[in-house]
Amino acid sequence: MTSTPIEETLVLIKPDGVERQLTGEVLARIERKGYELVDLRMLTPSRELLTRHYLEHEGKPFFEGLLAFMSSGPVVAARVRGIRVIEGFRSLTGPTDPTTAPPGTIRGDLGRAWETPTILNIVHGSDSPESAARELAIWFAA
Ligand code: IDP
Repeated sequence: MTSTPIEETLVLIKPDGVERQLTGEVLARIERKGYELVDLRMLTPSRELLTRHYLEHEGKPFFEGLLAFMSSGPVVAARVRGIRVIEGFRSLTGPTDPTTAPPGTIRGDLGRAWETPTILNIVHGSDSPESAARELAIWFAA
């Protein structure tokens, strides 16, 4: 018999979400879905932290803008636990571009069209068990 797949994922409410006072809204959606908030912190991340977090995007044309945006103000980081929460939170979030993200998703309901080169889309969620473990260690280092 396989064990119940309880997972943990990293959720970030990005600077645009915090500035637009959507922190409560996003956390409420997570809780209403039945996921558990296990740890929370608010910080303005350093470039060094963000470079480790966005390792896979280093060298891409939007990388510098992404770092500048993500370090521009406070971010809320949450450790979220639940059954298949990694995939489940990505479903709650919707795809990267808020313009085409379906209604009902965080990005589809709350994300606005943006003018900057960086896509502003309110939240981040880990995309795999490996990413979740790596990212949680970065944002919730003891
Ligand atoms: P995801 O957040 O939907 O998983 P990723 O591809 O992991 O998307 O990209 C990380 C973040 O980088 C996105 O959420 C978005 O803010 C930004 N981003 C991704 N692709 C682009 C792009 O082509 N132009 C500008 N910003 C981008």
